Amino acid sequence: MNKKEFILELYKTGAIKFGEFTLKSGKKSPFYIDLRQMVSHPRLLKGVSQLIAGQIEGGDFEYISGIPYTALPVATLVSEELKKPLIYARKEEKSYGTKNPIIGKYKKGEKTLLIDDLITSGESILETAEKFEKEGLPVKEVFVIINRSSGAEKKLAQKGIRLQSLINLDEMLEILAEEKLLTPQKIEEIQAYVHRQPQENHPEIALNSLNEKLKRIIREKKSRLVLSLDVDNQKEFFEILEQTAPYIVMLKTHIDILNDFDEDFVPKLLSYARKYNFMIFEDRKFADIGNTVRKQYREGIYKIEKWSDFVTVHGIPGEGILQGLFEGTQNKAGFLLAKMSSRGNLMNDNYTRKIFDMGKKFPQWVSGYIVHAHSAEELKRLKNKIAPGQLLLMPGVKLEKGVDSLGQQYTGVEEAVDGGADLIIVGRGIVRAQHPGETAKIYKEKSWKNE
Ligand code: 5BU
Repeated sequence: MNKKEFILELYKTGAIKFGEFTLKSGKKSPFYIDLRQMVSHPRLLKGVSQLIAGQIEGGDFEYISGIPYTALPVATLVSEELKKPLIYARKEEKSYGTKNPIIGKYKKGEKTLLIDDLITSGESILETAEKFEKEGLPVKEVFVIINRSSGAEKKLAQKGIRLQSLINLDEMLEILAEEKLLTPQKIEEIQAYVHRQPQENHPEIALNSLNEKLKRIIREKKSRLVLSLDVDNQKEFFEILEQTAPYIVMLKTHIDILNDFDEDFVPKLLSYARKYNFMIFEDRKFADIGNTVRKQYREGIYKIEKWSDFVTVHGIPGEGILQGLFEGTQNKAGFLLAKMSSRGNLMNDNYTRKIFDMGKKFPQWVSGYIVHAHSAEELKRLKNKIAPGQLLLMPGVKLEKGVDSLGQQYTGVEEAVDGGADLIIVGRGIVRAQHPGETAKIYKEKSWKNE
């Protein structure tokens, strides 16, 4: 059984329902998930246990435990799959002194992996983890079947617990939508509902101060335009910059394209940035291990870290790349590449979602995401998934839709802005125009529609 089959079978048993439900708290919810009845479906129980056993990363635990009642039978099967003993905490409060709150044979000091069916706020998991800790059994790993919260991960991380999940709410909705079991309207309703739950799904995140600065410049200049000045010589670079600078909020460079980079370039660039009030973004697309990117960022001919406020970062090497780049820096941040604009790129929805999850965990270093979408609707759907405050930057933008000869795909400015792009990245649409200054002004005005 794969994840998709699991979700579809679960749906058939009635464990996932859509409609209007009143929760224990009295709040109304457009969906309801109840995995308790899974015990009556041996195929499902076995299937999910095998999926969990196959997906658990890192075996740094001695015992498996499930939180009663729903997750206990699942954990039992996982324990058998992984050949690790099961222990569990009593659900009821112990009524008299001699009863041990943890059932099963164990040695103090050994780690336990906790399994639960669903995570919403993370509170009940933390409570159970505490029971284990009190008995001298550290809990460092939690695995849930469905993660319907994005805030719980951070809450657990603060207690030194890593959360892994089989599937999150967005993935589940996508699977059901693919099978036409959910309409796009219903998905939007659910996502809107989930994003309205403030502390639960989007905990307060401490953003890098650069986000505030950039947003202030956007308001001041009434522009969402980032110019991508991809030319190979300084003369042309500064000629175009001179004309376009009043209209842009950020300049995006590919410093290694310049043939005549020299020591005068950076001071000159910085003086323009001060004079015309724009930020600087080197689109370096770092993609190596932490140790290497740190050197690439700070050393070499260009010493990017000295002059660029932002850089682009690939999440593919894992979180260490962020640490490698930004640890110990002052007022520097990155944009993670979440969905590229080039045709046939390999960033599928799953990848994009993982990038958003990574960025949410490091708001002090991740100011936003580079996301290309083909329509306003697609962009809106993606924007819904990012934490408020983090920015969405869209490349592959021109006045009109189209494709270049090397597979660059363009979406129109209006669609990008209607879809909620905080910033649009425009290169040749302006740089190759007959009058770059006037053209930048047009893009700027279109980017600030209805505001
Ligand atoms: P264009 O001339 O507007 O096509 O230039 C787009 C710029 O944005 C160019 O510098 C690219 O390297 C950059 N870019 C992009 O086009 N698409 C992407 O997905 C990413 C960056 Br990431």
